[in-house]
Amino acid sequence: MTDLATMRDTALARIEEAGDAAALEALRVEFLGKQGSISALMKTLGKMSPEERQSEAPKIQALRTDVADALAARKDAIDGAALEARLATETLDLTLPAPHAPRGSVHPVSQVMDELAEIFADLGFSVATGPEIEDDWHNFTALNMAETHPARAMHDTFYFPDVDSEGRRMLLRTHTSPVQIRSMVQQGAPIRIIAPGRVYRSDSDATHTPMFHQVEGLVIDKGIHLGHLKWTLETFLKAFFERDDIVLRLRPSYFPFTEPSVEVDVGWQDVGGRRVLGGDGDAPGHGWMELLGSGMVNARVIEFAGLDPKEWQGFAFGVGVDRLAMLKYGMDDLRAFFDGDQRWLDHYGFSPFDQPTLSAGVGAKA
Ligand code: 2NM
Repeated sequence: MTDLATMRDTALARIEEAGDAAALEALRVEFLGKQGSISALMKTLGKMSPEERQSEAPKIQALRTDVADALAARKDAIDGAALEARLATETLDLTLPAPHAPRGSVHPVSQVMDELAEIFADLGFSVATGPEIEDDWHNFTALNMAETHPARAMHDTFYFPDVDSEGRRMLLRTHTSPVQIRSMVQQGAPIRIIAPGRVYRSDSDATHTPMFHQVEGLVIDKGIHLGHLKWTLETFLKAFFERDDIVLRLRPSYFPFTEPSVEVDVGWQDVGGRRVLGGDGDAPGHGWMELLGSGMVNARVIEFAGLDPKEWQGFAFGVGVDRLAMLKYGMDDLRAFFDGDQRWLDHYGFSPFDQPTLSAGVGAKA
């Protein structure tokens, strides 16, 4: 009697004092395990007389139940305390400012190239690319600039010191026109492409960098004329500058690869001391700025590219991407484009999540 009551009190007291799950498990084994003290008591029932068993069994069972319940209750308490302790160390203060994480931005040159691709895709043009290391034939000869052509001197070309395995003189392309030549040779006609990319000229001052970005466009089809050229450039510039009042002025010019050649000026107006594109061009307070070169592709170029110029005609144009970016986003120093200054990039860069679309506007700002 007293023995069972003492066992019970001692067991419950020790369970209550168990400090962690391991200590509690040791107690469970000590009392209820195969060799446990309460298990041993249960075994004594078998040797008792039926009368004795009838009076002792409920007491032993009750002891076993009380100890089992106490073990379970204590286990809940220990697990709960452990969880509370973990939660206390893992609190997250959501009112703290976000930690500084380095974030990239889309360079204005990339942004403008994306805008150009979007605008011209809408007009049925695809984007063509080609090598920046070119050979003489694709960069000059096929563009009607023979070895002795004076226009070759106008492009201050970076030549490589060695010739390639076929004895060709290699160079850094001075324009993206060789991409157009390669496209015509490979795809034939009709063709509608823009070729954006890096070009190189040995030229360096406040307004010229030895590497800059150009986009050239080419349309070859049947019955193409200057009217198609003017409409295409007008449509492109209105979409790019997001203004309906863009006006163009075409002036006769000369490029070896186009005949006739036209220089394209765009009208601007004075708005509070700043020149803003759009307006009349000829009115007082308005003016013209030279923006791009273009023309009808020279029949000799079409022939060089392997097409019959009697069957196929087309127009081409070229414009500086850096220049377009400066005009649209109000940057005044070309050299800052290539300095990699983080503050400049933070200020002029675009969010990679803002994709140019014609419906939302091609120049979505960061
Ligand atoms: C310009 C101006 C005028 C031009 C010509 C060609 C080609 F390959 F089709 F002959 N591509 N780009 C071109 C024409 C480029 O840049 C100011």
